[in-house]
Amino acid sequence: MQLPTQLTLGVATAAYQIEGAVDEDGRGRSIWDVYSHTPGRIKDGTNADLALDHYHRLEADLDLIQELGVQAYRFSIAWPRVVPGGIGVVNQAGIDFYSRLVDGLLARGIEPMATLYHWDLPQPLEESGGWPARETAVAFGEYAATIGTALGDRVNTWTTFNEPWGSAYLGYASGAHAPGRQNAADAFRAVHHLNLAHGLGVRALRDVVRADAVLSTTLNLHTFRPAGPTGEEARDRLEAIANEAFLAPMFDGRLSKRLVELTQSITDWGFVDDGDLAEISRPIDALGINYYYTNSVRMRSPGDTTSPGLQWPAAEGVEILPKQGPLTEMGWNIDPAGLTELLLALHLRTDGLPLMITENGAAFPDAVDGDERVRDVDRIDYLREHLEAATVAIEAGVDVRAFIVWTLIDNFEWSLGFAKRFGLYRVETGSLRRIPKDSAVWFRDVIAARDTAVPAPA
Ligand code: GBH
Repeated sequence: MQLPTQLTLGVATAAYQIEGAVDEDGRGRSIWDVYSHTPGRIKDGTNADLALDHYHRLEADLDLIQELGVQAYRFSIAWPRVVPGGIGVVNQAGIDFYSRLVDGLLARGIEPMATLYHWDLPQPLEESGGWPARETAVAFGEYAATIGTALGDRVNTWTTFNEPWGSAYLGYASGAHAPGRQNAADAFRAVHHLNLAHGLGVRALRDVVRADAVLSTTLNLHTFRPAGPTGEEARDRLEAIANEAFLAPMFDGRLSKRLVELTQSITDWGFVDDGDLAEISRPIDALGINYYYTNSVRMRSPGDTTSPGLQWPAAEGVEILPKQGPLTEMGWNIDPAGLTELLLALHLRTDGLPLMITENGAAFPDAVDGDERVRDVDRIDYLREHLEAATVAIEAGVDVRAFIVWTLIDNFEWSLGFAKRFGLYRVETGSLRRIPKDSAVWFRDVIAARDTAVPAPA
């Protein structure tokens, strides 16, 4: 495989999924600490109190990243470690941890890509209203200024949010994610205040980071494939709810008209203040996307208002069809062509903004052989096909800058606990020893081959 040289190759993680040390060095509680300790919330009954103990194994884990030969490492900063109350007093020990992380990456020649929010809202902010409340967005702006000031001299690539779709619709509509609330009107309030927080975060970062810094956000834009004659109608509705809810304010400085129509009986969007949309549509330098699978959709028969699920408020009457195999362990279909199509469509939607694939990867039930080797051919095939799909888009003229694999290491897969494994490294139960899977070796070889394939000057 010959990969374009413009593509930064890397691996990603998120704070709550790997760090552990939830009660140490002044860290406050997040909505995920509370949620994962609520009986019945996490499928396998686990929590991430210890997780991979990454907080105490930082140097060794940095060595693992370096062994892969990646150019970039995408990590997230735990807001409750840095500002335990969500707003106000800053915890210097929290800043110091991320400062050591950044220095450790730079010393190893790896570019740090920092995400400010990967779902771990400080619990005090949830108690004062959470994402449905405007104050949470204001608090995020202050937190962004704090982190930008502390790390802005060394971190060049910044992402405000990871997948605000999940924070809004899983957090406040279906309740499958923390804080586990179920209220459609709150979910749309959350959408808006997450968007506003992004804008306030960009404003705060711009003031304090380097002039050449790349400011971005990461969306999990959904790709819908119309099935049959009513497919287009279903796609149009779901795109408004899942994608345009974020894209329209950010890139057009307006609410999606279709979304406002669809949500008429739920909300009048009266909480959108004058000036919010200008704040949200501040220019950014790149857009991140996380890509895993696609959805086939159509309308149900007229009069059938069955909902596709609580995480799809305002989509009554739309049907998301069962996924067709082969499937990953998540039950997700494998559709690399969908990645090419999404990149092509986004290139047009964003007027050629640089794009980054900030997550792509797959969970499989990894068999461990007697010799400890994990022969994860499925994962290698998945990643190879998606790298090729990204290359096709680049060759068609899309400005794709990064391909970041989810994830470095098997970790806490949110409400599914530790049961689903996306890692390039396996973790031995008990000792927490890290063991490279065949996919880790494969990825290292791909990167090494790409680096040596650059023709030497004549
Ligand atoms: C991304 O989420 C995340 O950024 C990352 O943290 C995560 O580990 C990775 O992808 C893999 O999932 O079955 O309703 O209980 C993608 C969205 C969120 C989809 C969790 C699966 C399961 C929730 N994922 N969701 S549920």
